[in-house]
Amino acid sequence: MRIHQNQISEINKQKSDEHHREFSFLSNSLIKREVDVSWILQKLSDFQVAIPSWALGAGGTRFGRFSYAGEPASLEEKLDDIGILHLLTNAAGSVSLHIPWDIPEDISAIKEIAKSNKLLFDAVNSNTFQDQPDMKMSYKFGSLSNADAVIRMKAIEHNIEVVKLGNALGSKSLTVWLADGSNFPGQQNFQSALKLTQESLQHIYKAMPEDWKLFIEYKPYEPNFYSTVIQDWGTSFMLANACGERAFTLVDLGHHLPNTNIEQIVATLMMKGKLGGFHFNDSKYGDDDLTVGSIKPYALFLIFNELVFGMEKNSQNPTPAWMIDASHNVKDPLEDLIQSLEAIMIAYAQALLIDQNLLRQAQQDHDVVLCQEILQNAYRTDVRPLVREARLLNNAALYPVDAYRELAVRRSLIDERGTKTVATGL
Ligand SMILES: [Mn+2]
Repeated sequence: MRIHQNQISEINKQKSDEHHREFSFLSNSLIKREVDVSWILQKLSDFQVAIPSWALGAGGTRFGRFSYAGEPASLEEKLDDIGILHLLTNAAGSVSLHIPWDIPEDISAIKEIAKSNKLLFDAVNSNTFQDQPDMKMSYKFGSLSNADAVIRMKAIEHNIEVVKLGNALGSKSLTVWLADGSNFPGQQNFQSALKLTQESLQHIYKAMPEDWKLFIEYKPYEPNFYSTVIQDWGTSFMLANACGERAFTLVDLGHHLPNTNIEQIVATLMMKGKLGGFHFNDSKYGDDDLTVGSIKPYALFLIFNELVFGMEKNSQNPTPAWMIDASHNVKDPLEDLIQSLEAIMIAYAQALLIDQNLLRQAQQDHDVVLCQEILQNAYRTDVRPLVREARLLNNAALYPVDAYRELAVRRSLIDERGTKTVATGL
């Protein structure tokens, strides 16, 4: 199943008058506010978010999984699905592979398929949070932190294998998320678990090619419910520092306790040049993996305000590797991803509207009311015509969900793949 740019252009024509009216109204009012509209359009056009290879199928919970018809059954099909997303949105220009769920068998064939879909390979993800069928030992009591040196070495070697595979594909970074921790007080010695994790990460770091980055993800709880070895950004930051200058913290929006001030974490990490990766999702209670922006769009905007500030002012921080890390339990995974990409672009566009100099002056003057006015004026601007215009300039769909439905993409995928396919993943 492939869609073509001319099909999208045809669909765009139906609503182009309406769009041009809305865009010119918005851009005229923004120009009056001295906003550089073409600068924002360029920023939106350039912003690319990686799609993880596990996100193209239906997700599950520990209670069960309901599959979605027409799911991709192979890595090749997953790349084709991301290609469709990218063509519709111009925002999904890379893939983040999960090993061992998606081990490429024929590297050059996979590279060719990615290229034909205009996709790059972003960070590769290792997996030591579940046992694989052929394993002779178990990660049940930890991987990089395991008290057993043989199991630790197995986990280290797995990560090094993932780096080798990624390197062959053109990836330049490894994301490590550990489920290591404990379920009950007294089960684990906190200090030795942390010390062993640090040594294991240093081992992996040293084995990476010199142009690679290591992203260390943190999470306060789940699957372990008493303690997690890398529980928060401070622990991740400390471990990244212990590894070296190409090791960074990775922030996943869902990996925080309720009401955590994530925007402040982002600001601190960027000031220290240590925000390496960023995973988008949304949540109400915990790591709910819901569609980006579906629950707390204002929080997402405030986070983007700090990201925009950091990307403009913190040259010590590399551009973070962006990825959607969500699970699609009830929606069509592709439609859910389109909605997530839209929410990301909207929050980014709103944050780009903030006059940082004016905000700085209001902060200096202790004008608290004006500070809030500046933020909320940006947040309450309907930026959707800007986001659409950026897509139109790149020959993508004005209204991607509508185009996806009009092109009957899911119907074609079901015809091609059947109703019973199950994508690899959780
Ligand atoms: Mn994540």
